[in-house]
This record gives sequence, C-alpha cells and structure tokens, in this order.
Amino acid sequence: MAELKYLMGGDNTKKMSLSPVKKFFFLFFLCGLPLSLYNGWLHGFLTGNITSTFYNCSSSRNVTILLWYWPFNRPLSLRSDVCWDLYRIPGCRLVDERSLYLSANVVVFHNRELMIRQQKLPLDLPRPRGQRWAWMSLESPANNGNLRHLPNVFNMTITYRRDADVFIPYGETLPKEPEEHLVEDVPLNKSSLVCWVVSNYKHQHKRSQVYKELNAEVPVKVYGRWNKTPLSSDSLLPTISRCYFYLAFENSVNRDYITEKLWRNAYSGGAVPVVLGAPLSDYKAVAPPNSFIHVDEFASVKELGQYLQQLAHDKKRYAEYFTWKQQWKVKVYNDWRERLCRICLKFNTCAQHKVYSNLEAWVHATTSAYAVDNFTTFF
Ligand SMILES: *[C@@H]1O[C@H](CO)[C@@H](O)[C@H](O)[C@H]1NC(C)=O
Ligand SMILES: *[C@@H]1O[C@H](CO)[C@@H](O)[C@H](O)[C@H]1NC(C)=O
Ligand SMILES: *[C@@H]1O[C@H](CO)[C@@H](O)[C@H](O)[C@H]1NC(C)=O
Ligand SMILES: *[C@@H]1O[C@H](CO)[C@@H](O)[C@H](O)[C@H]1NC(C)=O
Ligand SMILES: CC(=O)N[C@H]1CO[C@H](CO)[C@@H](O)[C@@H]1O
Repeated sequence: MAELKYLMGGDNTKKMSLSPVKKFFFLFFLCGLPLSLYNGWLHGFLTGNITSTFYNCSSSRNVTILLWYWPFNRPLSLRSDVCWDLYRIPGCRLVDERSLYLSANVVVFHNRELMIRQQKLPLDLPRPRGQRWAWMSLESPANNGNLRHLPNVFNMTITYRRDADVFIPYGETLPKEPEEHLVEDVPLNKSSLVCWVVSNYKHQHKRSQVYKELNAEVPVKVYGRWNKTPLSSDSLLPTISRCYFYLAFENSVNRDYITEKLWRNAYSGGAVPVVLGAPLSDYKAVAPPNSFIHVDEFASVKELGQYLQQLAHDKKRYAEYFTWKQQWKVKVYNDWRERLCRICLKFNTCAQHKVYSNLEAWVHATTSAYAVDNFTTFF
C-alpha cells in the first residue's frame, strides 16, 4: 500500500523536502481530495477553467500525444494521421506543436535533452486535469544523468523496462503468419568462430573482462573502432553472418537492457548471440527459447568457450539455435513515431492518478518491489 505509507508519513515522505508553499498545497490537496474527486472544484481552483475529461472513461475519443521536442533534435513528419497511416494505431493524434498543450492527454519529454540542459520542463505551465507528463528514455540508468531534481514531475515512464507504463523495447519477436512459415536456411558459410564488434571499449566494463577470458580460451575476432577496424553500416550484418557466434555484449548490466545488438545485429546477422547484460531471466522473458547463449549459463568463461567450440563442430546442434525462426520473426524498433504512437495502446482515459515521486530511485531500482514502493499511486 504505497499510497497509505505516503499519506501517513512513511519512508517516502521523509525524503521529500516540501517548501512551505508546497506543504500548503499538499495539505490542501489532502483535505480537498474526496471533494475534488467528486466535482473537480480543486482542479478548477488550481488551473483555471480547463474542462476535465479525466473521469470520462470513453475509449472512442482520440488521444493527443504532444512531443515537447524531438529526441536528438531530429524531427520527423507528423502529417495527416501518422499513427494510423504508418502503424495502424487508431484514435491517436501525435503532435509536436506546443500550442496544443492544453488539449494534450500526454506530454512527452525525452530525457537526454533535459540531461544536457538543451531543453527545460515547462514547470510554469498549469497542467490540465488528467494530463500526464511522460519521461522517455532508451538509455541505461548510468547514462540517464542525475534524475534527483525530477521528483513529483512525471506521471508515466516510457522506456525499455518491462515494468514501465509504456514498454518500448529495442526489438521483439512476433509470431509469423502462416504464409510466412518458410523454412530458412541455417547460415553455415562461416569463417570465424566468435566475433565481437566494439567501439566503446572500457576496461571496467564487465564485458571487457569476459572478452579477455574468452579470448584466452578460443579465438575472438574483434571489429570496430576500438580495434581500428570500423565496420560501415552496410558491412556490419554480412560480417556477423560469417561468424558462428556474435558477442551481443551490452555496455551496461541492467535489467531488461537488451538492445539492437541482440535484435538486429545477431538475429538479422545470422550468428548465434552470446549475451551478457541483463539477467538470464530477462532474456528468457523476451527472446525465443534456444535462440541465444547467456554467459551466466556457465560456471566459468572457460566452459563457455569450450561449449562454443563443440557447438560449432556439431552441425545438427548448431542448427537447433535457428529453429525458432520457423515460428518467429524479429521486429526492430527504430522510429520514434512508432514508440510514441504506442502510448495510445496503453493509454486509458480513466486510469489511476500516478506520480513518480522518486524517479531516480525508480530508474535505478534493481527489483520490481523496490520500484513499486518508490513511487506513489493515489486513489
Ligand atoms: C465523454 O466522451 C464523449 C465522447 O466519447 C463525449 O461526447 C462527452 O462529451 C464526454 N463527456 C465529458 C464530460 O467530457
Ligand atoms: C480523431 O482523429 C482523426 C485523425 O486526426 C480525425 O479524422 C477524427 O475526426 C478525430 N475524431 C475525433 C472524435 O476527434
Ligand atoms: C562464403 O563467404 C565468402 C566470404 O567469406 C564469400 O566470398 C562466398 O561467396 C560465400 N559463399 C557463399 C555460398 O555464400
Ligand atoms: C501528474 O503529476 C503531477 C505532478 O505531481 C500531479 O499534480 C498530477 O495530478 C498527476 N496527474 C495524473 C493524471 O496522475
Ligand atoms: C522499499 C524500497 O525499496 N525502498 C527504497 C526506496 O528508495 C530508497 C533510496 O532512495 C531506498 O533506500 C529504499 O530502500
């Protein structure tokens, strides 16, 4: 009961240092809560006469998603009904004009531009009742900067974590349609046992340690800027396809942080991915069985190396790592518009009031229990 703890001054309250003004509103809010639920007068007092649709649970209404600025300053066309035209998501109006703020159900802020102070939150604007502010990021916790200055701002999270309000994975597998059930050849024209493509090599990364140990056991062919053999985007997949195994090693070891290294490089390249990063259970939850080899499945890196060597010599067993492709196809997400349109699939006009009272803790949470207790849900 996170809300009870919050209302009764549990752990979470102590962490919040409220200014006297905020305290006033907080108490005011508490006292006014039952009444405001009933007729919305508090809201009217706080934000002026903005019509509320919060308690109208109709699903036929269009949902308006306002992107406050484009991730990485790269705008894309939002002409006509983009969510329907490109992704067949109905009733989803995706806009980027700030003048539409008052009509937005969700306002989305991409973390990076906030982090580098290129953009600011419009904290001075009153929020229409029911409007939700969403925090969006595809980075691992270490690359999200300091989020401590963002308590009690966001109502939604949009990220690669499965427990986010809107889950935006780097990729996923989808069942094939019956007409797609073509048996694919197992790629067998291989010239290297294990390949690794690395540009950002850091001694302290766990993956660097595993690479060194593995390379002591079996030859690992290294490409990328680190090794002064950069691969053009056109030659990446053909290069990977000539390897039995591809090290899909993430730079951050965090739950659910599974990037295009698995979804695109390994699965489209046609090498069996050896993965390191999120726990084995996270991979099992999202990737097809027998489609990858997790470093943690072995008592030692030496044993992993021996296993890879045996597997490469056993055509039948190696081929079994590709049977999933008979039933599954891979979808890689790389268009921000698709991620944003997917908010509408999760948006419920009568959903609960929700505030991330400690976004920093949520982002760094290592277990779900930790995460759930560290934000507050009212009602
Ligand atoms: C609820 O939604 C319907 C459309 O589905 C609309 O006609 C009606 O005016 C809405 N009611 C309120 C109070 O906003
Ligand atoms: C919903 O949006 C579509 C596309 O923008 C528009 O054609 C339609 O009239 C809208 N419907 C409502 C009820 O606003
Ligand atoms: C196998 O790979 C080599 C390069 O390693 C390439 O030259 C050759 O054409 C490939 N053969 C087939 C059948 O794809
Ligand atoms: C969103 O968060 C803000 C700031 O904490 C809060 O005032 C507002 O009521 C929340 N809205 C919803 C719909 O949860
Ligand atoms: C229940 C729980 O995990 N609470 C955590 C909330 O976050 C703080 C750090 O900000 C932790 O110390 C608590 O353990």
